[in-house]
Amino acid sequence: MKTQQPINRNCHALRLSSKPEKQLTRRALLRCGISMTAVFAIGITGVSSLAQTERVLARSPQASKPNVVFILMDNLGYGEVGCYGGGVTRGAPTPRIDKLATEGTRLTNFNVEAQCTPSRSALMTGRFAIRSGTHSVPIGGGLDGLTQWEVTIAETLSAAGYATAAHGKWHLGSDQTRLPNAQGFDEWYGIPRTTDEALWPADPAARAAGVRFEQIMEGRKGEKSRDVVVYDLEQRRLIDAEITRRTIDFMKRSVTAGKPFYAFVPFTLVHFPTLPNPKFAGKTGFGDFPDALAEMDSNVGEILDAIDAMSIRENTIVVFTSDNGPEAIWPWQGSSGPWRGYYFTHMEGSLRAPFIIRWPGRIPAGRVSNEIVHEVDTYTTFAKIAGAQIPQDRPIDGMDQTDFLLGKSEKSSREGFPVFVADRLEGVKWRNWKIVFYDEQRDWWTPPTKLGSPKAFNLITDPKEEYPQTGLQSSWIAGPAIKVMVDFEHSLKKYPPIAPGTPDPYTPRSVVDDK
Ligand SMILES: [Ca+2]
Repeated sequence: MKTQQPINRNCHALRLSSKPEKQLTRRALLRCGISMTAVFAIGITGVSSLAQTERVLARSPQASKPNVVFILMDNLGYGEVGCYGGGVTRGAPTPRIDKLATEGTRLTNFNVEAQCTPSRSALMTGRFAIRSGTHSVPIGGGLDGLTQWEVTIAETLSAAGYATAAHGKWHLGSDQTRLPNAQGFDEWYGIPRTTDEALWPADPAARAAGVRFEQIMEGRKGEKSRDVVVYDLEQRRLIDAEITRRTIDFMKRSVTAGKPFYAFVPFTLVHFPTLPNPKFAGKTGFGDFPDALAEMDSNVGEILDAIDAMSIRENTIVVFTSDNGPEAIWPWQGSSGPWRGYYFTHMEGSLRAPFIIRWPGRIPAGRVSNEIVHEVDTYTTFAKIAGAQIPQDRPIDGMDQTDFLLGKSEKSSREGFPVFVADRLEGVKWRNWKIVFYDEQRDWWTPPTKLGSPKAFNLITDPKEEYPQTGLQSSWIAGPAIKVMVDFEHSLKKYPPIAPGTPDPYTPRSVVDDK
């Protein structure tokens, strides 16, 4: 047994002491990852206050790597959370998430891919999913998900010394060789695919047909994942509470082990069937969906409370976001707030997700920004913050947003991005404009129709994308927007995309000469 105090616990002792000078032994500081240079900077002779000490501890380049808790809701529309105009208007206040927003920075133009699988692929790899064979939700079986060749954020941060875990929905490969514990995570628990399959066990015809129902699974790196229980409607109600419990347990174990951690928390709410935990059923009086929103807020609050209880708040980055736009299916349809459209479309309601990020003392509190950020940027930014190596042998679409998020720059590193829905390039976003090559149908079920000529929308003056700019005065937008598209298509030509269903081992063809 090691007798040494765990690092984080020791830092906690430092913070709580009423006489910090006496507690600042060299050994204690070294356990906190602080060099003696930093000790002199602190002013150990008693000049500095405890507050100053904490600031230096937090800002020292030698300070330990920050933990990352990445909370990803499933199909949570832009307009559901209180601080995004939802909350009570959707039948359920969200005080914990709203408070998190006041403690951190809130983005109003954070963009995601249009479906579950491509969105998660983009988060994991920092690459637009069109590159990775994951541009669409896999339907009907077959080899799905990411090839082993892709380098996930879990692999990237593991190489930088992080403990990593995924608790929740994966949807990036249901084969043993493609589950989270085979893609860089030290451990995982959850469902390999998606929550609508929880409806199947209730269908006698599915049982009679011998359908293999989706399992809740768990696994550790280097081992095969095992089935825990069939994911049915009962388990659907229970799983997010278990995700919360296991996430907190993982964080505690990581803190005890003195390792920085990356906790990926892809909750299953509010994907249909949107059914709350029994503890929340009937809580709001407005039905299952608002009850599920109340559960979501409570689960997030439990994780935040655990962070505080472990005294790791200052050194833990918390993200709250969603993988894509709202559900379109009654009675579980969601709200896209001021935007129009549901997921699986190129509309702003599909692309813009809530995004809150807290890192006390580092990321400005209470800041709200409408700068364009894309979810691929989170890969690059967290790799940078963790001091991890980003692969150099492939295009990484994520841009480093560290300076923007830390408040050193008012501007995002990104001005735009290509908008793919499945394998269709349906549009381009650039600054406050969007150019689209397809017309979206108000009926969510009908595929979009290709336009003879693109339409441009000013997203500031026309948030619901109802009035295309037909005047020649705005035609200049085509220049910069088309450049975003041309640059990306050039990259796809140079680095041909991986086809969906590509088996392992995948080896990229040699780079196509772009001369
Ligand atoms: Ca989703």
